[in-house]
Amino acid sequence: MTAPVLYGADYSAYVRIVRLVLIEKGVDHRLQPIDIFSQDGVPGSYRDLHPFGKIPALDHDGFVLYETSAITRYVDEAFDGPPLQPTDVRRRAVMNQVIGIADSYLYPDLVWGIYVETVERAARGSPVDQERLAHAVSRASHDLGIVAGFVDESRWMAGPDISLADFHLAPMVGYLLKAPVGPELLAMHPRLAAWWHALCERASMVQLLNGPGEEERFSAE
Ligand SMILES: N[C@@H](CCC(=O)N[C@@H](CS)C(=O)NCC(=O)O)C(=O)O
Repeated sequence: MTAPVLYGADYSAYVRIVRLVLIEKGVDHRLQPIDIFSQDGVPGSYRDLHPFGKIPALDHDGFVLYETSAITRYVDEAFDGPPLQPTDVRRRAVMNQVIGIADSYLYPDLVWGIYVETVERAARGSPVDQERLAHAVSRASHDLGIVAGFVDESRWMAGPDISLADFHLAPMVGYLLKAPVGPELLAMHPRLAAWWHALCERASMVQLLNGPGEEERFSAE
């Protein structure tokens, strides 16, 4: 079997989720850059891999998969390395629930509503849409409280062992923390802040946070 190829951009929150999981599993892989925000749009050939034109997509020996949560579950099950999904059926359901919460509620507000709206716009000299920002901050405050509840009883999102849910949330929280309001929002939830600090001690997080993508930015409107 050949090493999987991950298509995407290293600044992408979703690409980072998959990379964290690949690193945690100890899977050698190659990142094939795809610039979704290029002036010409997504390269036509990439749509053969991902008909919706998003990143990431994974090619493992000709088996092509897109949608991040499908990719991370596949990586966890197809490769050796520490298991990243609880065997207990209810903990596993909670893991899937947190992943769904991250995709549906946290990603739009933490990454686009807060990070892009403040940091990216400031970098481009564009005015911040204060109303949009205020709504995103208000929703994020509520939503972070909800995910904080998952770590109240156990160290990680889906129980005593780290799981795909933790890695799914991590890059989103990472982007939030780059925004001026981010640290304050996280500090409102001490258990979540403790979760974040524990996560940041993992080698995969150190490797990713020090990676080249860390300085790159989302550049879409
Ligand atoms: N549902 C997709 C979402 C992936 C996604 O939104 N990726 C972003 C980059 S972080 C993207 O491709 N954005 C480009 C666009 O929305 O046109 C997944 O789970 O993989």
